[in-house]
Amino acid sequence: MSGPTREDERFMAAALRLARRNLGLTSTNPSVGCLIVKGGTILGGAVTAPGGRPHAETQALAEAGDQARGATAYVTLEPCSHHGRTPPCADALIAAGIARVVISILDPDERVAGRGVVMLREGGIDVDVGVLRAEGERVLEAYLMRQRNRRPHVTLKLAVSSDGMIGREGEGQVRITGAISRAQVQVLRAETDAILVGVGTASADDPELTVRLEGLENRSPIRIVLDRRLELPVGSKLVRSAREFPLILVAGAADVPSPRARGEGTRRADEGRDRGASLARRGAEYAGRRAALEAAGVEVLSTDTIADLVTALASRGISSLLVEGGARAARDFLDAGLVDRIMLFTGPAAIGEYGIEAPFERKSVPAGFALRRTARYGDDIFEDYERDTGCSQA
Ligand code: AOF
Ligand code: ZN
Repeated sequence: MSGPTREDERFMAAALRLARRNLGLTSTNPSVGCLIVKGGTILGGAVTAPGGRPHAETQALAEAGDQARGATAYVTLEPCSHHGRTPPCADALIAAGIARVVISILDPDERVAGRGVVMLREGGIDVDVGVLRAEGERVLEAYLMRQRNRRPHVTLKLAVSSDGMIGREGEGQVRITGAISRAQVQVLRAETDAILVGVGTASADDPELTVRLEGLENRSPIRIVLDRRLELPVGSKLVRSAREFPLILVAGAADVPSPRARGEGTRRADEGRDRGASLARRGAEYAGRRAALEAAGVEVLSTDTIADLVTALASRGISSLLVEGGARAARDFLDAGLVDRIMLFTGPAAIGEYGIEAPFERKSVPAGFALRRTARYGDDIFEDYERDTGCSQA
């Protein structure tokens, strides 16, 4: 075998396009694409099923049937070697008589980590690894981030007016961008595992944070609200839809008032008593709000730092997180150094008086981010920034 060819790249590109289809649908599993090809003809093609199983390879092999004997399989991620809820895909490829497997990315999952390739080779299959690696890394970026760094890949989305504002005081949702930009955000939501806003935005805007594109409604991500003191109204759209679309409120562990709190540490006894009584009342109110939220199907998660939060999200299998506002949540993630990508939409109109200032705008994108792409969506300017790792600069 003479190694990867142009044709290999062409089929891998097609497999990667297939993989993109189920992004956001397969968590905690990655969305993998697989094509079975013989003599330049595609005999089978599949992507990891919603929910993560079956894996791509077994479906593609089933489609190809007996024809798979002697064929080449293009897989965007190393085929698995472990007995999970399904038998190893490496075994399935061997049993089907596949002659050659072309892989884009090795699987960092410790149950696989190169063993898939070893199994294939021991089964007499030619294996090429690293075809379209850069594109593969991109399609699998969220999964790879969780596996390698134990946290989700974080995208910060920001819609800013021409005068650098994200909204107007006391006014709820203000239209900043046009229809095309808003549709792009819907697609973004559909491809992501979880979406996060601060309680200020959640209370002011009363958003639903679901996907409203026809045919993609079932792709709504898990919704997360940073809500240290559990102030999100039980009557909000977010809470009312919690049974249909999961909702997690992130309470601050250190902010939980205890119903049995005492006014210790105060100088005078009566002062201590008053403070104790008020703390106890706040504690009881908090406990009541929490009980009401939980009764509505909301999950309360207590963590004190953004770093702890992202670790907790990764451990429950969330690989991609979209931070949608407001300014405070954006700053918290930036300050924690936990933003990998910034998608900045700039609208043509000004907000003017009572504007809520954006954490940054086009002219002041935080240091450490490089512009990868720009586009015009109607009258809006879209800019796509990525954390500058330095390695992609020629
Ligand atoms: C593949 N093909 O399409 C995908 C793979 O929980 P399980 O048993 O489904 O295993 C999950 C692991 O399988 C996941 O962490 C990753 O290593 C691999 N995903 N492998 O051969 C696929 N989605
Ligand atoms: Zn598998």
